[in-house]
Amino acid sequence: MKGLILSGGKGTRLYPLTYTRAKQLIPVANKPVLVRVIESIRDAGVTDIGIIVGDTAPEIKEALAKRPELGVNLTYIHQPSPDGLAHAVRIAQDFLGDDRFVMFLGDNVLQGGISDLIRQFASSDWNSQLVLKAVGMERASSYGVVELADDGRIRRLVEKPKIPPSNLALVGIYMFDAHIFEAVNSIGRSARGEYEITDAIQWLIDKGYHVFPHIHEGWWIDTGEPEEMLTANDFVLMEIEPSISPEADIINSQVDARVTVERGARIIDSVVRGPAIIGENTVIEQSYIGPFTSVYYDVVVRNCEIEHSIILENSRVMDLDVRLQDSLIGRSASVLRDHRKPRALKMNLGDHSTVWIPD
Ligand code: TTP
Repeated sequence: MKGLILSGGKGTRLYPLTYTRAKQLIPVANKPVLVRVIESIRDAGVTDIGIIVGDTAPEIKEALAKRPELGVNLTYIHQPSPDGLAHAVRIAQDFLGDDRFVMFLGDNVLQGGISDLIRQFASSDWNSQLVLKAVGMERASSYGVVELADDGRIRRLVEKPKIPPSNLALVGIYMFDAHIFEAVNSIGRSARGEYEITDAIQWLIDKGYHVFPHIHEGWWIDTGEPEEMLTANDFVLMEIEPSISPEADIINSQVDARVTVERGARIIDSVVRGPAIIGENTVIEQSYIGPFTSVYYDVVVRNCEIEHSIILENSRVMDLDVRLQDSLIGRSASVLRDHRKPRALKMNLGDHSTVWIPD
């Protein structure tokens, strides 16, 4: 088996965070989503992994080059423009050859890994297997949805149907054998101008190939939007084994048992309630950090209360008189208090930013 991770794309729904950064590198519980994806493929025993990259290739390569401990062989495959998931498979043909493979969207986070799934597919003679998740019927219209046949196979796939034929949505994990190349080389562009993987899979079904479902019971998050990043962060924080680095300083503070504190972090005169994670060399001073908060590395938080938020690296959050919550703060951002008159909001916001002012 080989692995194929899709890390191209534009990430427009996560603007402004992804204007300048690959969305797959945004951390959930202080680890980039892409690294979590690689770990789950590796933990299933697949170490030969192709990564589809687009404009953000240099940043992705640099981030992964710093993680030799992942212990995988990575092959980068450049996609000149994000022409769709089936296009990504097509350009990966030389890398994948005749091997069966698992394709994983680089911005998806899934509970419990994919080892069972890979074992089942690797030992079957199925041509493809798709991971599905039962969602509420009202949400099914926002996903690719499948219709199952009486023998348990997948009969039909519909992209964002007005009237969904079932509540089984496509999660971003697919398994294929080499017949998928016949499909991706046969289909044309869809109405939105992309080569759709759903069209390629429907092509397989129509030609009589065997496509089976795997219904995922745990949680699954597509981190395409800010609220979903926070939800993924909640779930992962609940699952990680908390630990306090011996190289962290905790001075005159209460840090509860569900908190991870990374190397070089300093927590001074503060309260941290977990699940939460405080990143490398971050300073938390005279502050309260509440549950479901991830503070990445080299951040300074002083004289503030923060809860249920993600703060990215090199940012400063200081002297706020209201609690910061449900927030996603980008890199090197500053959220500060200004004592000078006039008393007014002063902002220097990037495009597509949102600020909520309390009543
Ligand atoms: P999407 O979330 O469908 O697309 P996107 O990343 O362009 O995001 P947005 O809709 O916010 O603009 O992509 C799912 C994953 O697949 C994501 O990790 C990017 C990747 N991808 C590719 O690698 N190549 C492609 O051609 C497309 C469409 C997506």
